[in-house]
Amino acid sequence: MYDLYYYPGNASLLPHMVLREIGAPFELRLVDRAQEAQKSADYLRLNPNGRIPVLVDGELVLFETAAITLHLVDRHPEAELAPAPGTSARAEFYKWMVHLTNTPQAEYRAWFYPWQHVADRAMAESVKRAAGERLGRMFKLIADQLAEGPWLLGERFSAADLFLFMLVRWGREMPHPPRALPQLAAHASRVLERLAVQATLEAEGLKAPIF
Ligand SMILES: N[C@@H](CCC(=O)N[C@@H](CS)C(=O)NCC(=O)O)C(=O)O
Repeated sequence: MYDLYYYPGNASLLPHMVLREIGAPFELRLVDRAQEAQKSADYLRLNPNGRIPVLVDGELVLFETAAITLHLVDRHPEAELAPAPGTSARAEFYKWMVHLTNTPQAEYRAWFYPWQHVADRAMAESVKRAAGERLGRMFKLIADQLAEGPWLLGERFSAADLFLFMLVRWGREMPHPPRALPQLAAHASRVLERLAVQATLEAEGLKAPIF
């Protein structure tokens, strides 16, 4: 039994989708951001960074969305959410997981929390605009590599596709949303057809427009 500390639509969405794809038993533990619960003493004991998500797997307490996802796909190889270890396809999977977490996901911090990136709060709008432009360029490069797809690994669906879906969703209110790129809109629509994804969105109370 896993415990996933989450907040609707946050980075916890990825491990939540992964858990439902796997079909493993888990409990959702709401971290109430409205109350800044991610900075509470109890939560900081789980994740000293005060960020969502955290996965608890027995004695193991894990933060970082990508690490949680990699752990889950390894624990449940039967779910086939990643190619077999040691193969070229697995290396491509790592490439996308790492790229998505340290490039667009990290950039989103500047978009969603621009005031944390400047000493002078008056500059926050400018930081946000620049982050939006950088994200636009990042998504364009991903869209080009996705080409016909249908998935990031070509014919093979993987947890990296769920990651991309979450990141495309986060940009839905940007002036140039990722869905404006046809490859990304088609990819997100394909991910949205998955029953585990639909169940996740429903459980988190996320309504249209989804991306
Ligand atoms: N690299 C971290 C980032 C997590 C992160 O930024 N989570 C956001 C929600 S999507 C959060 O906790 N924001 C609240 C805060 O920073 O106080 C991960 O992937 O787990």
